[in-house]
Formats: sequence, structure tokens, C-alpha cells
Amino acid sequence: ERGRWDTILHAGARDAAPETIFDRILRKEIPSTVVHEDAYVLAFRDINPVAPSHVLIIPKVREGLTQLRFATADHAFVLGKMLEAAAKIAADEKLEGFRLVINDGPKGGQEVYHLHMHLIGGRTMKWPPG
Ligand code: IU
Repeated sequence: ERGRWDTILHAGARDAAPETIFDRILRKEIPSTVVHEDAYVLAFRDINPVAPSHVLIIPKVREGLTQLRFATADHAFVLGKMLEAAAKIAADEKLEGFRLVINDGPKGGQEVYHLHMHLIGGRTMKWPPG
């Protein structure tokens, strides 16, 4: 899996679907406050935070993942890297508790069509979410 993902990454593969503002953030054309970066994912602070700590974790190569519903076994490695990054960032931010959210589609509250995971913490979470 890792080898295949490396091939995709280094080929610079992109979807036919229009790129989003997250590609511009990835290329550093738009500034963002990066809290974690590795070969596979970028994590930066949400510009409209809903909690004291609100970080977006995105794959560097969208590779079909405009939204989570298109995930396949081919994406398993990078999906795992997103969760690994979330755990590291939560520790770095010294969060006592946190929540991970992936919005999918208009009815799921998704606005940007480049897969992203919200890491939210720094306050007590309520259930059910809105
Ligand atoms: P959503 O799951 O697609 O609704 O989340 C998109 C998030 O991206 C949302 O929380 C926005 O505040 C955030 N965001 C951002 O951090 N920077 C941007 O330039 C844009 C959106 I556009």
C-alpha cells in the first residue's frame, strides 16, 4: 500500500474534478497555520474555529477523495495516516478530550470537496452533534 501511495504522490496525480481552496493551501499560495505536515497529510488551523482547538487534516493528494464516500481499499494507507496525525496533534495540543468529524455531502454539512477531517477540542463536547 505504501509503495503504491508513494507512486501516486510522486506522480502528482490529480482528479479531473476541479481543485479546491485546499490545493492552494497545500501549494502555500494561501497562508495557513500548519500544525503538522508529513509526506502524506497536511494539518492546519480552521479559519472559522468552532472550538478552542480546531484543526483540519487533509491528504496531500486528493486521488478520488473529494469526499469520504469514494474511499476504497486503495485509500486505506492515507486514511490511516490522517488518524495517526490526529492522535499526534491531539497530544501536541494537550487536549483532554477531542472529536474527529468528517462531513460528507451537502446533507452532511460538507463545504469543501477535498477530503478533510476536523479535529475539535479544548471544550466539552455535546452529543448528539447538530
Ligand atoms: P466542511 O466539513 O467542508 O464543512 O469544512 C470546511 C471547513 O474548512 C470549514 O470549517 C471552514 O471554516 C474551513 N475553511 C478553512 O479553514 N479555510 C478556508 O479557506 C476555507 C474553509 I474556504
